[in-house]
Amino acid sequence: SGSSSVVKLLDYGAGNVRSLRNAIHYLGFEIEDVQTPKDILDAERLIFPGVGAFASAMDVLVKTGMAEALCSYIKNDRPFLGICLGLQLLFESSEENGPVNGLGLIPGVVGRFNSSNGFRVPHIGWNALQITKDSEILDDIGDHHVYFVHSYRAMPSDDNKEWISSTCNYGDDFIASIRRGNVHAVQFHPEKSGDVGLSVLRRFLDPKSQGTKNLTQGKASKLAKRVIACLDVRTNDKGDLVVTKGDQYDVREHTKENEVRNLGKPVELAGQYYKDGADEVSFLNITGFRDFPLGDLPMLQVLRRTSENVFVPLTVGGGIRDFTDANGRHYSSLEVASEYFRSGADKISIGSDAVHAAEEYMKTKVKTGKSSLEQISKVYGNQAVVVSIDPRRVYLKSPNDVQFKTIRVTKPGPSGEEYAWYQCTVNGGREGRPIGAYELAKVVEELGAGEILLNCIDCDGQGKGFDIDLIKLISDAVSIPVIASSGAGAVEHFSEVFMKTNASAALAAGIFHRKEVPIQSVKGHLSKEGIEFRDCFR
Ligand code: 1PR
Repeated sequence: SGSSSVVKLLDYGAGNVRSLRNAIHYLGFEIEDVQTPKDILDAERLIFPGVGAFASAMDVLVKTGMAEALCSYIKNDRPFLGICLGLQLLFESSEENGPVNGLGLIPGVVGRFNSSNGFRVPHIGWNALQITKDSEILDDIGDHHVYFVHSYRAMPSDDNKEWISSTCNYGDDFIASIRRGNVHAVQFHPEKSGDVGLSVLRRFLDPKSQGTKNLTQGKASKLAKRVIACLDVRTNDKGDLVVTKGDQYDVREHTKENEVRNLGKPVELAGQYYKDGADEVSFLNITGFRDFPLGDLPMLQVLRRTSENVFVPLTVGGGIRDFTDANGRHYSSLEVASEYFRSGADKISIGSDAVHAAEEYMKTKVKTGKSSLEQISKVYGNQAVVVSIDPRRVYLKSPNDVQFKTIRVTKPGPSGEEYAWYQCTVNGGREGRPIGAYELAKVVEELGAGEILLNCIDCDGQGKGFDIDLIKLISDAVSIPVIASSGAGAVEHFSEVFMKTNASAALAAGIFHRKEVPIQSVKGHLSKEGIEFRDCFR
């Protein structure tokens, strides 16, 4: 080492730090991995991305002697950047499965967000900061939004105030970053915060190359409503992986050839949407229910290549479940998810398997801990696990016609029905199950889902707007974030869903793929309507 273009990375192997590695490479720096405590002491510049749970991270650090090395490195004011859990571990202790002792360098206890006052936990998404002292690495931020994803946070107090360089408001004012001398740590994810996030890393990696400071003060911001671009991906009949898009989940052209609709190449489109200002990109491997995704190497390749250039969160879904291949080799859903995370996913999304797990749980009332949902959220945290719901509207004459939650619909059904329930489906909408979207949402929240991706088969690809009745029902029923999906056809549909429901994000596919409505127009419209959004074009 010794060269200033090399940064040491402390990765104790508890999760995905691929996007951070990609961001560092993208900025032209080399990474050397810390192997021993001595590597920490010898580092010229050290980045510590905390991943996983507080207790297990501390455990590893103490056992390997890294904890002691970290403390002495930081006490000697050596260049340090902690990210997310890498900030929290600097404090005295955390309530996460605890109390658990931390490194004890900064006074204070890390506690859980309180979801009772309408703030959804995990805190997922884009917020602006209130910068309280000159921290140099934050000099480009001004009033730009940065990306957070966490359920625990450190709070400012008289004892730690000289460390704090910015706070963020999410129900309470919590510590968004600290700085003392050469020691920095941020609760948000610079590697997932678009250009402004990359600038935080650049300023840390190369303090000499500083541009001018953005003097705009961060205003008291609300969590921005996210706009998500979704790519439904599958192999076409020629064997190429293509972005496709269905009409009510039917992705075949209604021509003589009956081919799979082809709207472009996944890596290129994802890159384009990132440039266009998408706050997040989702890939759904829509035939994952029948084709085993680890056999589906192209999908992993798509993730790897996309994450090299796309610095906002990436979600991938499809085929996350236990699987036994033709040779009798068994793969757990956790292995499948781990492979997705290693390839660059920040979140995985579970569809069919979550429905089966929820049905089972409703029958037995026992949490086995064995479902893919429970296992993956236990290892990677619930903020990394999305449940995708694919419901179909079933109209009813009377609200008592089924044992599931029913609603009075805004628009009556074809025979004047005034009620409906939303039946969950599996296998890409092919099979209806005896469970409603409402029941499923509540159960998966209990089993460890951190977010819900709420589709609606009736609205998918129709361009007539989101199913407001459904989205209101579900976003009022759970305290985790809900992503509204299916039916966006115009910019007004986005403001409608944000004004009429408690959705945290809105996802669209067809209008973006067909270039009918660019992402920037959606953002422009949200701005006009006074809805908080992430503006990355200033
Ligand atoms: O069941 O865990 O293997 O996951 C399969 C995943 O693939 C699920 O998330 C399921 O939603 C998705 N999926 C399966 N079949 C289809 C299909 O279209 N034939 N796509 C499918 C779901 C729905 C949306 C779509 C929005 C917005 N796509 O994600 O992007 O409806 O579209 P729009 O803006 O054009 O209206 P598993």
